Amino acid sequence: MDEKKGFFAKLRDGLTKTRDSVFGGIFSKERINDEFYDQLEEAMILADMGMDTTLRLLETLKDRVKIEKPETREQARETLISIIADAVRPKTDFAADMGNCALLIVGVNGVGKTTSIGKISNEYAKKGRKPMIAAADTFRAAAAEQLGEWASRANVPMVRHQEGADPAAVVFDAIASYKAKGCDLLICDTAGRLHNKANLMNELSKIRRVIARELPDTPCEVLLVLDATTGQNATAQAKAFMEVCDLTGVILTKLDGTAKGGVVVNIHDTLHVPVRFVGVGEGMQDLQRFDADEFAKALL
Ligand SMILES: Nc1nc2c(ncn2[C@@H]2O[C@H](COP(=O)(O)OP(=O)(O)OP(=O)(O)O)[C@@H](O)[C@H]2O)c(=O)[nH]1
Ligand SMILES: [Mg+2]
Repeated sequence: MDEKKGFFAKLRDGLTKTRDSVFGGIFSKERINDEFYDQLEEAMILADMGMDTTLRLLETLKDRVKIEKPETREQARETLISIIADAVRPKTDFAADMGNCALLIVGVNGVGKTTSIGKISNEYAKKGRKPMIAAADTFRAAAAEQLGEWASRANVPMVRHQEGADPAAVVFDAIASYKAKGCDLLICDTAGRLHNKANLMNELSKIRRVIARELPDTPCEVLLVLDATTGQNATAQAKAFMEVCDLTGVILTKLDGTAKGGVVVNIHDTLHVPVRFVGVGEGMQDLQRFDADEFAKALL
């Protein structure tokens, strides 16, 4: 099986719950009427696309149905797939794909930051890039050990300090090592606490300053990791983080365990930050670059 096909199959599998239990049976061979739109509206809200987003997309669908005149609900599915794909398509390139780049990975406890870093390092290392990991979650006891395991599995160097050390100092040292080793992708883990907003803001902006000073010509992507199983709550978390730092993108994990896969659409529509990766399992290969067309197809 070629890799591309394998990826789509995994994404499809991951979205099975959303597709079957929420959208199952809606796209039949029956004709399109108000009942169809009502069912669709209910399903889209159940999938956590959010009320406003759902209504907006349905208006677009109704307009296109008038023009394109699909006969069956099954045919209208194709139209909705293209509408959703357009809604979630990133409008900018991902800096890590364009050359040297720093990634700052943020998010609340347990959403999958460390796991995602392991998977991203592995993917980019396989592509011939040279990642360097900074274990800047110095707050949780086992954080650096956990990250170290992923780093050694991906065969990527990592810089760590003692528990309780200054996270910005870890990043500073990691950048020195990054330069010395000729690396081209700096990936920084961060602690997952949000209970003290001022603290978090200080910590993240200090890290940002270190990166800006030490790597002035390197773009920095700030990626927020969100757990898809929390649905609409993920959108709320994203709003809170946007107040604390300039997010440039989202990693949506645990799409495999949820019927709320539609939250991707809600995040794009309300926050205007692109989803860059989706997590569809716990394994090394289970993080995918987000592809709008494949996502929309797998969702419906
Ligand atoms: N099913 C599934 N599980 C995932 C995915 N991503 C992460 N996990 C699991 O989620 C749990 C938490 O992941 P971590 O990477 O430790 O999360 P974290 O954000 O670093 O957590 P803290 O460091 O405590 O803030 C682990 O058990 C992971 O295996 C995913 O895409 N799918
Ligand atoms: Mg972690």
